[in-house]
Amino acid sequence: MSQTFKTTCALDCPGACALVAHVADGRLVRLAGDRDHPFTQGVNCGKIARYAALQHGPRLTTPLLRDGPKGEGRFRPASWPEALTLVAQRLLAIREEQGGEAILPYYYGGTMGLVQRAAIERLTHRAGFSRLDRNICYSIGFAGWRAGVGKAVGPSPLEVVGSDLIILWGINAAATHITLMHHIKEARRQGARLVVVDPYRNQTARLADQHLAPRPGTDGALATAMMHVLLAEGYGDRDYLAQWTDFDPDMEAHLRQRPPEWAAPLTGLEAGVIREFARQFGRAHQPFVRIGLGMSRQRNGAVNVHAVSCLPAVTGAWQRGGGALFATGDAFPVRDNPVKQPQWMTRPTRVVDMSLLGEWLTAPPQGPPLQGLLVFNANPAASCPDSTRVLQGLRREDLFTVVHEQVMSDTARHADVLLPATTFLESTDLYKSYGQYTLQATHPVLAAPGEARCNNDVVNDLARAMGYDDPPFHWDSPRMVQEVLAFSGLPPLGAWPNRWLDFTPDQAQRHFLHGFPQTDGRFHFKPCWTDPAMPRYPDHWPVNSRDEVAPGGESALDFMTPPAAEVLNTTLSGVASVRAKRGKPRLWIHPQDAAVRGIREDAAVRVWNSSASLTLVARVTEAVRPGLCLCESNHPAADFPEGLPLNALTPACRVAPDGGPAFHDNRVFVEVVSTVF
Ligand SMILES: Nc1nc2c(c(=O)[nH]1)N[C@H]1C(S)=C(S)[C@@H](COP(=O)(O)OP(=O)(O)OC[C@H]3O[C@@H](n4cnc5c(=O)[nH]c(N)nc54)[C@H](O)[C@@H]3O)O[C@H]1N2
Ligand SMILES: Nc1nc2c(c(=O)[nH]1)N[C@H]1C(S)=C(S)[C@@H](COP(=O)(O)OP(=O)(O)OC[C@H]3O[C@@H](n4cnc5c(=O)[nH]c(N)nc54)[C@H](O)[C@@H]3O)O[C@H]1N2
Ligand code: SF4
Ligand SMILES: [Mo]
Repeated sequence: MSQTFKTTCALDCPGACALVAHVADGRLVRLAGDRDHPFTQGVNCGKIARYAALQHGPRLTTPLLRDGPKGEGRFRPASWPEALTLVAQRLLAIREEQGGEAILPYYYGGTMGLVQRAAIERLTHRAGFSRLDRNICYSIGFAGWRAGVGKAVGPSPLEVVGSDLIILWGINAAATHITLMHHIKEARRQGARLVVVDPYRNQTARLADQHLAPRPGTDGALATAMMHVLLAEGYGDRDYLAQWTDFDPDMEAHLRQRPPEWAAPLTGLEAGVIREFARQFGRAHQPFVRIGLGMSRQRNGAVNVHAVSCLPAVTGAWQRGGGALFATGDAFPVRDNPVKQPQWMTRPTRVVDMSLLGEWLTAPPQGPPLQGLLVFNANPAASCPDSTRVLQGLRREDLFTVVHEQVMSDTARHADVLLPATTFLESTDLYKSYGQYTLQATHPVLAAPGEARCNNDVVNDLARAMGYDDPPFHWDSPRMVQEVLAFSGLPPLGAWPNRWLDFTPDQAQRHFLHGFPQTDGRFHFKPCWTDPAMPRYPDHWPVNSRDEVAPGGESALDFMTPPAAEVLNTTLSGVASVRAKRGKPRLWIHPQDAAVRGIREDAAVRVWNSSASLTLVARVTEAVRPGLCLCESNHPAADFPEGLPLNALTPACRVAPDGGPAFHDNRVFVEVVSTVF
C-alpha cells in the first residue's frame, strides 16, 4: 500500500518545489508537485519525475578508501570510524605541517537545504581552513542586479498573472523553472504576451509569441538602445525618474548617443526590431521582466543584467504592478549562523575562487599549496571551468581528497576517501528559494540506504574526530533546524501553520513604491562598479571572447553550454534511463556554418579551442543563429570518447566585478571527423 509524505525538492533550481512523495514498501514510487503550495500548484518537472531512478539507482552505500591509482575509481570498503579516523589524522597532519589554509572545503548546490548545504563551514571556521569564494553561479548576475535595484527581491512570480507583457530574458524557464512557465500559461490565457530574449531558439523560445535572438553578450546594447527609444518617443516617466532614480542630464545625453542603429550591428538584430520591441515595452501597462542567470554568464554579464534591470525604472512600470525579477533570496529573514558558526573564525583565512579550482590545485596564486580537499554537494571535476586542469590537480599524488557523494561522480572517482551521502528524501532540512518566497521545512521520507549519512552528521563526526567538542558539533539536523529558527527569531516548527512560511514582501516592498534598497533609496542607472574598467552607464562593454579574436580565429564560432531539461547540472546525468534519453552530446550548429565545414546531421565533429578538443555529434539546425553553436548541459567525462567533461572546453576566468565564470561566452573551432558518428 502506498503512503504519501510532503517534502521539498532540494535541487539547485529557483522552483524549490513543494512535493508529494508516494512511497510503498520503503521505496519511492514517484514524486509530484504539491497542489496545496501557493507557488508549486501541483506542477513538477521531468527531472524530479525521474528521481526514483537516482534514489534507488547505483548509490554509494558505504565509506570507500582508494585502492588503485588516482582517478581510476578503484576502492575498498571501510567502516565509518576507520574512514573518519583516517581523514581526521590526515587533515591534522596537513594542518600541522602546512597550516589550516592548505585545506580547502569545496561545496555548492547539490542540496539547497540550509542545514546540509553549508555544514562544512562551521568546521572551516573552527579549524582555520581556506574559505571558498562561491561564485560559480550567482555572483555575476547578482552584481549586475545589486548595482541598480540593490537587493535580491522583486515582484512575486505569481504576478506574471495580471501582466500584459512577460519578457523572459536569458532564462530557459521551460527547462530551468517550470513552475514559472505554469503561471505564465495562466497569464497568457488571460491575454498576456510572451517574449523571449535568448541567442538560441530554446524550449522556452519555441513557446513564445516573439523570440528575439541577439548575439550572446549583447543584452547591454539591446537594453540601452531600448532606453534611447523609450525616452525619445515619450514613454519615459519623467516624474518617476526624478523622484525614485538617479537619472540625470548626463545619463540622458549618454542614451541619446545609443540609438537602435548603434545596437543593430552589435546585437545582430535589425534596428526596426529593436525599436518595435522598445515600443512594446513602453506601451505595456504592467510588464514583467524575468532576468535569468543565463545571460549573466558572459564577461560583460553584470553590465548586461544591470542594463536590462533599468527598463522598468525608465517607464515607471514598478508603480503599475510591473517590474523585473532576478532572484528572491534576500526576502527571507533567516540567519544560518548556528550552521556556519562564523564567529569561530579567529582570523580571516584566505579565500579561494571556486571557479579557478584548476589553477588553485596546480599553481596556487597565493599562499601554501592545497594539500587537502573536502568536497560536499558538488562535482567540480565536471561542473567547474577548465576541467583538464581541475583533473590534473585531482590526480596529484600529494593531494588528499575527501568526497561526500551520493553517486560515483567524476569528482568522486578521484577521492582518496569517498563517503556515502543521503538524498534530500532521507534528511531533515530548511529550504529558502531563489525564485519564490516560501521557507519550507522537511523531515526524512525514506530510510538511507546502507550507511549513507547526511552532511550535518558527517561534519559533526569529522570535527569530533579532529578533537573539537563544541556543542554545535553535537547538534543533529532537527536540532540544527530548531537553532536556526530560534536564532532568526522565527517560530519553532510546532507553531507553523503549515509546512512552509510565506515571506512574500508586500506590494509596496516588492515594487519599491517607497524607494529602492540603496543607501539613497533610488534606483541607480549609474552603477558605481567597484571595478573602474567597467562602463559608467548602461552600455555595451566589449570585453567578451569574441571581442579579442586572435589572428586566424575568424573562423571560430561563439559557443554556449546552457543547461539541458533532463538533468540538473551533472545531477542525474549518470542515471541509465536519463543517459539513454539524452543520447550523445550534440553540437547545435547553423546550416550555413555546417555547410562550409562539410558537416551533416549526425556527423561526428571535433570541437576545440586552446583549452581542449572533444568529439560531439552534429545537430544541424536553424535554432541557432549563424556564427553561434552550442551544447546543452555540462556533460560528464563518460559522455565523450576523450574521457574529459564538456567543461574542458570552458576556459577559466574571473568575471568583473565580483568573479564567476563566463560559461556561455566561449569560442570554438569545429571540423567534421566522419560523416556518421
Ligand atoms: N533542467 C535544468 N534546470 C536547471 C538547471 C539544469 O542544469 N537543468 N540548472 C539550475 C541552475 S544551477 C541554475 S543557476 C539555473 C540556470 O537557469 P537559467 O537562469 O535559465 O540560466 P541558463 O540555463 O544558464 O541560461 C538560460 C538561457 O540564457 C541564454 N543565454 C546565454 N547567454 C546569453 C546572453 O548573453 N544573453 C541572453 N539574453 N541569453 C543568454 C542561454 O541560451 C539559455 O537559453 O537553472 C537551474 N535549473
Ligand atoms: N558548461 C556549464 N557548466 C556549468 C554550468 C553551465 O551552465 N554550463 N552551470 C554552472 C552552475 S549554474 C552551477 S550552480 C554549477 C553546479 O555545479 P555543482 O554544484 O558541482 O552541481 P552538480 O554538478 O549537479 O553536482 C552536485 C553534486 O552534489 C551531490 N549531492 C546532492 N545532494 C547532496 C547531499 O546532500 N550531500 C552531498 N554530500 N552531496 C550531494 C550530487 O550527487 C552531485 O554530484 O555548475 C556550473 N557549471
Ligand atoms: S522544477 Fe526545480 S525545484 Fe521543481 S522539482 Fe524540478 S528541479 Fe526541483
Ligand atoms: Mo547555478
